[in-house]
Amino acid sequence: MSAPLVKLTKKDFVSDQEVRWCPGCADFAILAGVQKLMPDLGVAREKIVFISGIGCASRFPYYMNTYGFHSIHGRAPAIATGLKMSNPDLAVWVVTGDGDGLSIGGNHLIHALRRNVDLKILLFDNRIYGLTKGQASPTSELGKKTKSSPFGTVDRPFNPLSLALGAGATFVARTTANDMPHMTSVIKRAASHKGAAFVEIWQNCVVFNDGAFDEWSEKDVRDERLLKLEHGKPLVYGKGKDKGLRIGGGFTLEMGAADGAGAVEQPTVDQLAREQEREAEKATKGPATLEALLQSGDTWDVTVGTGDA
Ligand SMILES: Cc1ncc(C[n+]2csc(CCOP(=O)(O)OP(=O)(O)O)c2C)c(N)n1
Ligand code: SF4
Ligand SMILES: [Mg+2]
Repeated sequence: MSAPLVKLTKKDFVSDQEVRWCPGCADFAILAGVQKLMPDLGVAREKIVFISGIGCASRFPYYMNTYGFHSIHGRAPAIATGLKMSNPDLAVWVVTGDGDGLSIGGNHLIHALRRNVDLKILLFDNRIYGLTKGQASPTSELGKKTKSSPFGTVDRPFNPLSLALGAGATFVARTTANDMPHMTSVIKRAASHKGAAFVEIWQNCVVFNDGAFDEWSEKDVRDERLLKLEHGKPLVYGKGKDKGLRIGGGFTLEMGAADGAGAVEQPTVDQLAREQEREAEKATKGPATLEALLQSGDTWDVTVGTGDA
């Protein structure tokens, strides 16, 4: 991935588009954080692509002064996979929401993770469909009253991190948009991961689900309730770092572990596919042509009948 010729700043990543999120939406903080950390990654803007689906979160690529694609609902991981496979030199980011990435696009998301495509996936989780004005999503709490569940949801939410781990993701993390230093450090770490990196970002939707994460991430409680997982370090939390988690007779986790990151190095599917391509080229002594492919294997000549039958 080529480095920029001149030193870039946050400003270089700000596009000329009017930002159309509601005042107070946490998407602004994520945007500012990503724009701020981009210069540190040392990648030229023309080598960066943000691909999104549909939703408030998915408006993200308009606001980044990089290449981008505001695509089809839920399909960003599939489009990003195609792009990364065909142009491995690009840094490909996916921005999705809890509805876009976990409802309609759940299938694409789990397979991008399973296949370990070299993508950086940011899932803005506000536990609601924001753009369509407040329907329940797969992360909405059981019993939540929304526009689509006036008496409360009757289906259980799932945890995006468990889903990602279950799909075999090689990098999984959670952060919150109201902790800028933590959020940017997690996203930066994801950027350096070779393989599919999945980051869930708690993002408050002030209009349709205000306060969804207050219980854990508000400034006055978060030190006592969030545990920042750091590689190789003990699981301690609390203002004075005087509380901790440990494995006793069984798992005795009393507080929600609200942050974590874990990474595993594994070959990426785009890398393996290219290696296969090179092997095949060696075997055929050069690149194959489409014509040769169409004429290979079982082929038939179809003769046009005389119409007697
Ligand atoms: C095929 C299709 N189905 C449904 C919709 C309607 N739709 C647009 S965005 C959205 C949900 C977005 O929710 P989320 O991904 O959580 O994004 P948020 O707006 O909360 O950031 C839905 C259902 C659509 N645009 N296309
Ligand atoms: S509806 Fe919610 S998520 Fe969408 S822009 Fe407004 S505050 Fe943000
Ligand atoms: Mg949402």
